[in-house]
Amino acid sequence: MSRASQTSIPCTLMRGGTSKGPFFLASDLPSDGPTRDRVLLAAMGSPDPRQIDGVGGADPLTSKVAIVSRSSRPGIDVEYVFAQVSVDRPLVDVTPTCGNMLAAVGPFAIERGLVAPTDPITSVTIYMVNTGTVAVAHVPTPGGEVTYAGGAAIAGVPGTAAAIRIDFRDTTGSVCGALLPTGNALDQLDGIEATLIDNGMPMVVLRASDFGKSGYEAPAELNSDQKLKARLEAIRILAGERMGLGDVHSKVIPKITLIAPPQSGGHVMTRTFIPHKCHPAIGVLMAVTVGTACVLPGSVAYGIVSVQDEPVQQVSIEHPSGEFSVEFQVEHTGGETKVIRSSLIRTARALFRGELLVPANVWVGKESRPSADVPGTMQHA
Ligand code: NQM
Repeated sequence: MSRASQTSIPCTLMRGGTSKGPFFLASDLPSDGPTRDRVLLAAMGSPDPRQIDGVGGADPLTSKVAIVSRSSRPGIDVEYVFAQVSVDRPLVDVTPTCGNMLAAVGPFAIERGLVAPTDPITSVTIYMVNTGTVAVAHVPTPGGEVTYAGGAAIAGVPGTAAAIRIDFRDTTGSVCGALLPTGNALDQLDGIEATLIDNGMPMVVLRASDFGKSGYEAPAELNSDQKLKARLEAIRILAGERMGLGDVHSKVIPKITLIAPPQSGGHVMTRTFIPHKCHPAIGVLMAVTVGTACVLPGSVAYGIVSVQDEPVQQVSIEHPSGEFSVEFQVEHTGGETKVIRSSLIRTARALFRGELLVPANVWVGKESRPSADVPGTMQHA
């Protein structure tokens, strides 16, 4: 194929937590949303269940893209747009953010020269464009260079790597505008009790036992249970309406978590659907949001979870491949629960640096580099 038949785009393939995908500078991508989405679909090889004609990994967790740029907002270093590229549908959803891909934003921003490193840690303040919220990632940079080597293990990733601490400041109501979008800690959806909550990720928290499940089933078993999945989807559609998200048939939010009593010394066991497939672990902002439900008086977690009522609380969330700890600073005032901060540890690694090629008939490339970010809504290519 001649060089002119493809457009090359500078790219770093990165693992962020338990997710993986290409990282781009916003200035290297098209500035209009529909063209950008066509480029991302072509880059990942979607729609196709195997994503054979692109770099997507044929799974929602490896069909993710991060777009990063320098920020001009006061106190913010960089802006991060997350794009969930559907594997088998021509859809790019920029409604939610992703806390796993977020873990790699700091290292990428430092290595691409957007943030000057300091020794031994560089704190990168990141504006998450999808949700309009802020996170601070503390990236190990001994001697002023990003290091990926270290002793931190996270469930779902083999081996160990350098710990990146992430502090979330203001994730409450990230998409829905309120921690409890219906105003209730407990709602009824089609006869089932649910907590509809958004502390970084809109979630429907349900009891596994209300669906005849233990909550300890393997993801593959839950994924093959078509009756359960149809029931959960019906509840999710109802929940989406109640949470002010409108018709969520073709949206990836809200996500769903089935909870059960812990099995290994944690506070709660989870099986999380993103939203149609059971996650092999649990997403970052899903863990933050489910953990918040666990410290919320009157939620569906009541009677399943017992967390000490302290100003700073550690919640250990068990999932199919291990556990995820989130530290919360919480204030209960006048019957309202306010989460001041949540913190957790992730790891990340740069896997490949180079140029990603897309057919020139999808995009001919850039003539000039706009500085604007690419906001977006769900696009049908
Ligand atoms: O909740 C999965 C993941 C995620 C999202 C998904 C995430 C989060 O595990 O912040 O990280 O929703 O597809 O990467």
